[in-house]
Amino acid sequence: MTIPPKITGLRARAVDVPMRRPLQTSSLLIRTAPLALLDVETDGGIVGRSYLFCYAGAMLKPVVAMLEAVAPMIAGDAAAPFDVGQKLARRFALPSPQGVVAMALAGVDMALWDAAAQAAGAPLARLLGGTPRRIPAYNSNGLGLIGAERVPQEALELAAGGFRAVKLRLGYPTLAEDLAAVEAARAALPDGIALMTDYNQCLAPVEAEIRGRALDDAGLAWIEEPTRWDDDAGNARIAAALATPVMAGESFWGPHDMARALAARACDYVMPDAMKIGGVSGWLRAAAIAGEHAMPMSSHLYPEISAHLLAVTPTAHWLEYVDWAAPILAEPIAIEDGHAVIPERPGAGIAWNEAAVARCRVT
Ligand code: SMN
Ligand code: MG
Repeated sequence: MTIPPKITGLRARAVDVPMRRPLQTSSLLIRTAPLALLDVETDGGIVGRSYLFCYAGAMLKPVVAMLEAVAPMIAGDAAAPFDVGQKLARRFALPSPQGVVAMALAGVDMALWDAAAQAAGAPLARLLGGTPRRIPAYNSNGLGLIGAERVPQEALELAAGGFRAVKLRLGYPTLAEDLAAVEAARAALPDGIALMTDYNQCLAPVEAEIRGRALDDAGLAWIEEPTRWDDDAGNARIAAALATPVMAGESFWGPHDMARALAARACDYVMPDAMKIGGVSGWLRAAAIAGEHAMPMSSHLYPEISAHLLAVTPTAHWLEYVDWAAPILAEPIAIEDGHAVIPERPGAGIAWNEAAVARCRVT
């Protein structure tokens, strides 16, 4: 085996994974998890793996096609995530690294870092200079827009098993309904359980200010994406008006989007998505930016690899726990006492349950 090993192949497969609870956000209803699974093969026999959450079934085929188009561009290259990332970034600079292109490039980056950690015989967190440890997690596996009457039961279900925080989606047609959902959650949850909320960008800035002010006494851990993610001025106005911290970040396409938002003071907290931010390489650059601003940084989806990344994030805050990929993983990440447990095994913690993959396969 050469060090680093050479990339010999890339396999992309699409699966649609059943979800225990469908999630109604203010925009999209997510009933299943459409995932693109990526295996990067190397001449040493090591296979680097990652998955990409594709949001909607319609995006599965384009993402898999993009991954298959990238495969010959990196065949024979050293499995060095930085070098491969630089090469592909140059190659795709003109269409701009967003959307399907960015998703595919991040998938390659994450799979190459997984391969690098396996080659080092170390968990990714250790390869990156940290130590596998327990990361505080909030349970995000539900509490969509289900109506205040159903909130208490589901809030208790999400808090069960030791979670000390859960996330509630907001963005009902009226402020009164948002308030009712928050009050229902607060009344049901024991003291000391943090309550995050998420508007998924559905409010106009002025409406976000009105609703946010009305929620300011509810003791919320944060209000997430109250308005369009890329309206820096609008978000800055909301963040300045509210006592409750404003969270943003799952929509940042790369560290530069985070740098721009922070320069505009558009949020109080950040929570990049391991895929959209540009994989492990993008995360590390984003973590450096958040660190310079002393800004608490959480994760979005991807709990397996995000746990490793939060272990080397100077301002690490909360891990968002969703179990959406768990059915097709050989060893889903463990949650103990409300914390994600970074496994000691080499790599980023991604290996397939092939029988489950076969059942969920769509292409
Ligand atoms: C979310 C993002 C992606 C899919 C479903 C829900 C939500 C979150 O914004 O932050 O969990
Ligand atoms: Mg969100």
